Amino acid sequence: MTESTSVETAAPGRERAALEGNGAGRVLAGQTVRDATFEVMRRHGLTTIFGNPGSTEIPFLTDLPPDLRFVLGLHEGSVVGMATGYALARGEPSFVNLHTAAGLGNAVNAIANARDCRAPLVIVVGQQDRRQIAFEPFLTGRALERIAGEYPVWRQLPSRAQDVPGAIARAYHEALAGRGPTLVVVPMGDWLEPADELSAGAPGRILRPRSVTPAEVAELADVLAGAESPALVVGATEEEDWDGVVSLVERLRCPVFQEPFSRRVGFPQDHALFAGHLPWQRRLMHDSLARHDVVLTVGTNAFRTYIFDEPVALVEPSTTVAVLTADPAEAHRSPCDLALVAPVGPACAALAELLPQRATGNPPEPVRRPALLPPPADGEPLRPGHVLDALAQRLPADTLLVEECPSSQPELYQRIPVRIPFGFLGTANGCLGFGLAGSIGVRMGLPDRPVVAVLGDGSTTYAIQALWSAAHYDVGVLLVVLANGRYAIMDSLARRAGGAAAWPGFESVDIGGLARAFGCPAVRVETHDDLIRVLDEVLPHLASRREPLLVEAVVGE
Ligand SMILES: Cc1ncc(C[n+]2csc(CCOP(=O)(O)OP(=O)(O)O)c2C)c(N)n1
Ligand SMILES: [Mg+2]
Repeated sequence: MTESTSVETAAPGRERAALEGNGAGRVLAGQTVRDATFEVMRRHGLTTIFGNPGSTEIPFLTDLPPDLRFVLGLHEGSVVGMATGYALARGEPSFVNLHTAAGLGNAVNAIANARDCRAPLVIVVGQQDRRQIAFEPFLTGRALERIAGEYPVWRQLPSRAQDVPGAIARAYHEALAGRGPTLVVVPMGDWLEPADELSAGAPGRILRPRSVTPAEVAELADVLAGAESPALVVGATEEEDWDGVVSLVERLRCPVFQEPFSRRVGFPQDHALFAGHLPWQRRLMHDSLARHDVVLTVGTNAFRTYIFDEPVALVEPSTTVAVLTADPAEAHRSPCDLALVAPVGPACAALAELLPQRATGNPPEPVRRPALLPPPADGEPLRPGHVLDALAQRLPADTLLVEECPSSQPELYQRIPVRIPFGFLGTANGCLGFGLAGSIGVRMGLPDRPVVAVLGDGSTTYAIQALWSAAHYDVGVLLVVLANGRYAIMDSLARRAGGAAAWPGFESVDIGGLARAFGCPAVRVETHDDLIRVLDEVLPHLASRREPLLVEAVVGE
């Protein structure tokens, strides 16, 4: 394997098998579709099945061979959330099994988020038996392959049972190529059908070059070379792209903004050229970009926005906008002067080679970070800032921080700079619940890495059952819940709209009690001393922790 080529590898020890046959498995006498599918799964390292079972999955899941591991999630949103975290942590597709319309319907939101997270997933959805589906028996899913709409990057109901293993092999490749979820619908009677040699196939291995020649980036290099005051906006780049982006930025000596609502972090936030998070408010975004004659987005589209709060353009008419992304769709929806669809890290490295070193460049003002909050006075409540400060001072350097704390998100960005590649993960499409489920999956994929999620209490309740999976499978993740007893962000949006919120607070919800009911240890902290004591006890040993812990930090305004 060369440095510039990513290989969709076979599972260890299976390399030779991967080079045989048509990639959907060599069919042996007496093999069923299920047996041939297991071979495909082994070949591609899909040996962990995240699922929630129903009767349509019984023929697939009963008597699993010992080398395949089933991970139970108690709700399909959590199943897909965990699988998403696991895929991102390993950089490999995760395998998911869902129960016909019921399971897939519950999972759609998480599938949408997986797409925006760029998480490769192979999702197999059970269906009624082909022999009676015309009669629409109980548990028939109508047009199952369409329920998740546009969100899967590829979907198929195989034409015949024998095509199932090949469809799953293809889904694996499609998930990697499209960096997103794929869907294969499997009617339950298919599993025990005999496999055959003439069925659908897929490559055993695919080599995907990740190198970029200087000639291919020359036009973009010219645009950047002619800039007086360039800026970069980075999005959700891959871990291996990080160094290339840094080398380009250091060549240009220009400001780098992180896009709003970070999914991943694309540039070190303690770097002198980091200019902070780009504001989502359209006018503020415009004002941040207005002083730059060239703006290059890297690993994202131009530009990722949120509420249409003001009908203002995002850049000045005189600003040249360029886009560098590996995702063609991201380029195609960007109003820009030039887009380069290429692997981001190698393209940035090639640009850095071509461009002259700018002597002073146009570095940004240093990012102003808030001062540490003094501990609350007697009788005063903890504030989210106290919790964030305490974490910022103590998080191990290799921590992966997961954020889903809506009203405290801007403060978290300010108080906890992310310094390392894959040091941060956030919900990508705004669906609450991913923070909890995703952090569990991430930690399952990186069992020796400290993983800390900072969650709102409302957010926690969307995926609370995932705590059972964390406890049952010995997942040592730390979940810090900012418990304010309400949807603070929604309350503030209602206030800003000049009216009263229609929804009540939920102070009576006992998050720690819910956690314990699902078998997850939990502690409640109300004072600064308690907060510091718990974090000092847990954080130094987080990497080797083998059980989850939920810290319910009671916070006020
Ligand atoms: C699945 C889902 N449902 C609803 C929403 C809308 N929503 C966005 S933020 C929010 C409230 C979050 O409350 P909490 O997690 O307690 O954070 P706080 O605002 O209190 O910091 C809601 C309901 C959403 N994003 N996702
Ligand atoms: Mg809240």
